[in-house]
Amino acid sequence: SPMSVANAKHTVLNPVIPYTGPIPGGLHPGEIIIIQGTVPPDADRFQIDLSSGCSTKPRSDVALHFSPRFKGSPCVVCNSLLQENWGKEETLHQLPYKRGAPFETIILVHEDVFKVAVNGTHLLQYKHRIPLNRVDTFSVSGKVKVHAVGYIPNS
Ligand code: 9QG
Repeated sequence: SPMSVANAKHTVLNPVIPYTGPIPGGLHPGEIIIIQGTVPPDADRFQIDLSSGCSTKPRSDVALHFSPRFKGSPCVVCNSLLQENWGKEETLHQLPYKRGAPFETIILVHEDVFKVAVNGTHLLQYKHRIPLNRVDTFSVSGKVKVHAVGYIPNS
């Protein structure tokens, strides 16, 4: 069924980038995060991170690092950061984002994976490397403008 920021229980509007904030109530299967934004014309990359806390020193674990890259061969790199170490990258050599264009990204939380859709089409899934119950922080950074972030609860 169609989901939009209008369905969101919590919405963050026009956050200053880089943005880090709490995920209201944490993350549970069935929940959805919607990110609406625009890619600047000069973008090289940006990233959406779902993390365990917001510490910068030491750096918090990142359960999902989702990084669209526009330079060289376009791709989306996903990874996790554990105890300040990046794991094995999962790279999709496909990029549904366009420089200068608006987008809507939806992260669907499942028990075993995150599923990411862009502009209404499924893009990738990423198997959890960090338990969902540790994920409580949302960040966006890099070359991107964000108009709205919406959190849609599961019930
Ligand atoms: O480059 O790749 C993901 O595997 C690294 C990047 C790093 C991540 C990582 O330098 O950059 O994308 O949070 C970070 O440190 C980001 C911005 C092998």
